[in-house]
Amino acid sequence: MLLRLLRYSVPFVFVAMVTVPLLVVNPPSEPRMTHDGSVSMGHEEFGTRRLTVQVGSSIVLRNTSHWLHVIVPGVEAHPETQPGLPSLGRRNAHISETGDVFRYGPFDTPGHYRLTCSLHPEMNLTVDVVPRTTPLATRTGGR
Ligand SMILES: [Cu+2]
Repeated sequence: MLLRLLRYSVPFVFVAMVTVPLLVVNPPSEPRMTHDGSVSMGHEEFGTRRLTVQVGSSIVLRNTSHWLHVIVPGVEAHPETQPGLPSLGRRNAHISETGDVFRYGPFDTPGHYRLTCSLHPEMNLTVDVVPRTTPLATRTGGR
């Protein structure tokens, strides 16, 4: 009876010993919008889904997750060409590893631009670029 109990419980104990420390080392990251206008990146989402900036401004994308993200213009991991969108770098993609801080811009043309992660379809960010004459106090979304 004891042997039988051990035989069935040992695998569970082993699984618990392995997974509990992993959860402690890699707690789920909480994406959030910070007050300096930057956007964090979690496992499968940006810290905000929408952000408003004035023409001439840049945004800062911070990879606060333990995951690799590949930021491209587009929606739900599907790249799409968007005239007026600043280049994201080589092949118009930004590879973001853990801890990466990416200043992106400036946005010179008013419009609604969409960014996504080619690895995580749930990661979608819309950047609304408004003329400098538009007071940011009236903007929607963002902070
Ligand atoms: Cu990603």
